[in-house]
Amino acid sequence: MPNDIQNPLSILVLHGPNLNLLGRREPGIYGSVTLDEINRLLEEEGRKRQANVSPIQSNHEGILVDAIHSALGRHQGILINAGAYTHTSVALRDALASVALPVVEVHLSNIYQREAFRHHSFIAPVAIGQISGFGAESYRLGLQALVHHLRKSSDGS
Ligand code: CA2
Repeated sequence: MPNDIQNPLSILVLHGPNLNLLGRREPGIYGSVTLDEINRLLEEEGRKRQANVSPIQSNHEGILVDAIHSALGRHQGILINAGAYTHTSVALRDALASVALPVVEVHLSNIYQREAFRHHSFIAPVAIGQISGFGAESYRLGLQALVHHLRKSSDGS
């Protein structure tokens, strides 16, 4: 079967509410790495794997929904840390389901070691997988998993 996946791949990276504060507040929970540093890490990882990353951070649910809709025809996959919307947003889940692109959900902290309200994710059922608890490395691992999935599903095997 011909390889119909684009090269380089294009991956939409979505960062949800408050993640713009990374490295500036609560380093005890979320570490000292800033969002810019995470985006640079992803860019570097993407370069190694022939994948361009397009990061967007928003504190607004509707902006994230619009970004998901606009991924159709532009990106082949979505890497998302929906922040607190992970645990509340049916709208984000519906948007992800509607575009039907492969999604990998990531979290800096291990959400299952934290408060019970963080144990449920509305994103998880529409994601191909979830990585949680490795700090900034969760993003790198998530990107690797997403690229691997996209290449595997296009190689005809
Ligand atoms: O562990 C994660 O990545 C989370 O998605 C982070 C969210 C939290 O609501 C989720 O349960 C788990 C919170 C992001 C807030 O980020 C901040 C960064 C610095 C200072 C304050 C908040």
